[in-house]
Amino acid sequence: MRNLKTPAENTWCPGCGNFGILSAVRKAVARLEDEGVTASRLAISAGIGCHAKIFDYLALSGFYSIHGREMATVQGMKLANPDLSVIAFAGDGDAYGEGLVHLLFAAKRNADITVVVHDNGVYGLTTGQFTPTSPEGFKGPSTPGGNVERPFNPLALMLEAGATFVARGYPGSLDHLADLIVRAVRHRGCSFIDVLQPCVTYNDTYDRYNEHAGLMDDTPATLDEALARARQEDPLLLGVFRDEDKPTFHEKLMPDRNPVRDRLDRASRIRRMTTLYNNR
Ligand SMILES: Cc1ncc(C[n+]2csc(CCOP(=O)(O)OP(=O)(O)O)c2C)c(N)n1
Ligand code: SF4
Ligand SMILES: [Mg+2]
Repeated sequence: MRNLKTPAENTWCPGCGNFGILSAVRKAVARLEDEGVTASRLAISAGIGCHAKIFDYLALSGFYSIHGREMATVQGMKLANPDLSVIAFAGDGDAYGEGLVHLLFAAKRNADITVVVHDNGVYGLTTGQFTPTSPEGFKGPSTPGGNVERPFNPLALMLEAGATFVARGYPGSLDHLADLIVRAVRHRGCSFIDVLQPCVTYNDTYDRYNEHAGLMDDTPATLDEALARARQEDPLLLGVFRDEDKPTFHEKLMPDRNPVRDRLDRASRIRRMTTLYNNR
């Protein structure tokens, strides 16, 4: 088993919750490899932000996307080669701000992707502006008088949008988070994990989560129950809120087709295009 380490220098602030997410991903990939999902069958992408540096610290294939577009990027990877398992690492500003529509539509069509959101309630890389999940009253460079907006509840949004695997994790419960990632990657369909990620520099939430987060020991039986538990604030529940089996986007769109495997050689492509052109 490879440890997935890379030579890249780690520049996260000491104590950042991203370290726990990185460890959980490494543990999860090792377990998936034991199950036959080898690293060569995994592809990743990331947005732009502190979270995205995880791309540099994991020896896995893929490419950086742009801010908020990693959900679209991994959907493209999956459609091009349905044999891959794909993971998008996203920030909360990234996924719930600029990339929100990509996220919701991935859930709507049940795209067979995994999205891991490093939800630190702040634009970390750009030094602490408020995001769609910052609490009311949050003070930062763009909200010096305190945020006056109500935050999104990402789990409720994704449950309503149709994601078939919806979970919340916390790096302080490392093995639990690794387990959620394994289950999300195994799941056929749109898997979404909102990870409560403390940002020690701009939004240090360790005390709050250590005090108020609690593990669920079951999965809600209905969507209404899942929504009710997702909205609960104390305890803030960790675990799987939804896990349902539904046909996925690529299976419905192009059953049995794998564009990478079935790719025509250049001469055949030119012949086909010439025929199309001549018969227009
Ligand atoms: C299209 C675009 N808009 C804005 C930016 C500037 N930008 C870079 S990182 C970032 C904040 C990222 O915040 P978040 O997604 O929450 O990630 P974090 O740094 O907190 O992990 C922003 C606004 C950008 N790079 N590209
Ligand atoms: S600014 Fe926050 S999110 Fe970014 S590395 Fe530092 S602690 Fe982590
Ligand atoms: Mg953020």
